[in-house]
Amino acid sequence: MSELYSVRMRAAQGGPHEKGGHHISGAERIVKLEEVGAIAQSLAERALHHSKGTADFINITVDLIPQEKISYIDCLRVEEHKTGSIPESHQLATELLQGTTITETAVRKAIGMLKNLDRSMRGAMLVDAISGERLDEGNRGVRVSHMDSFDSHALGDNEHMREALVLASKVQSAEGVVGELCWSDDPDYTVGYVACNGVYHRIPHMKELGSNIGGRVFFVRSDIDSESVIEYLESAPILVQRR
Ligand code: WAQ
Ligand code: MG
Ligand code: MG
Ligand code: MG
Repeated sequence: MSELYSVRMRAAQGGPHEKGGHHISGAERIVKLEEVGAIAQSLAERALHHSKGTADFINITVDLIPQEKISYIDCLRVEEHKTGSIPESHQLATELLQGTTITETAVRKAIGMLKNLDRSMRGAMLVDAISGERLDEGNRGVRVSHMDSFDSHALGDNEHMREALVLASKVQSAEGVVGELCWSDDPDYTVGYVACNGVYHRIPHMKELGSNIGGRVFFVRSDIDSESVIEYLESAPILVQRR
């Protein structure tokens, strides 16, 4: 088998993220050596033609992933929902997530935190599933990385959904993570999702069209060591397989 490489792009406007630049786009793939050049080029193009604006800082990182470090996981099952308004969508998201492991309070706090962001974060908030308290430190959030799907095309033509399904499948596979809430920061994309109990629930109207505020919340069990969750999410190489 040929070696696989992780190719990751992050782009910002107003300088690099670490110097206060504002996040435009980030994406990544896991590909064979002979695909690295083409993928790096397409990720750079994407950063330069984004609905959030043109990037003036683009970082592309490539590194080898030893074959034996890769884990293979199943893709979440997709369920489509229909709603008529943002409040209805947020209510549905709350009902789908709440239960014995995630409280209604935690979901309501999480929705409030996403709504009140004044700029998008590069990563996700880690939130206690019972109390709704934020567990990660600083404002960067937890950036899930080193994942792709085995057969990307099998997951469909909608790039937002394909990438979100891969990310959400990795996130739910983490020991201690019990749910996720997400909507995009891309102004032209208002479909979001919640993930829990092995299901990816697609929900329309999660935010106003034109808004460039979006984000992610990962709900974690109170008894889990959040450092080990973060380590897994950031660096364990994962390939998602179609069920
Ligand atoms: N790790 C953690 N958080 C991330 C990551 C990541 N790799 N990528 C994005 N985020 C956070 C960050 O706060 C972004 O501002 C926010 O999520 C939204 O990211 O089935 O496209 O890439 O059609 O804009 C949902 C698809 C699309 C629903 C979500 O998110 C469907 C989307 P975006
Ligand atoms: Mg994205
Ligand atoms: Mg889990
Ligand atoms: Mg985005």
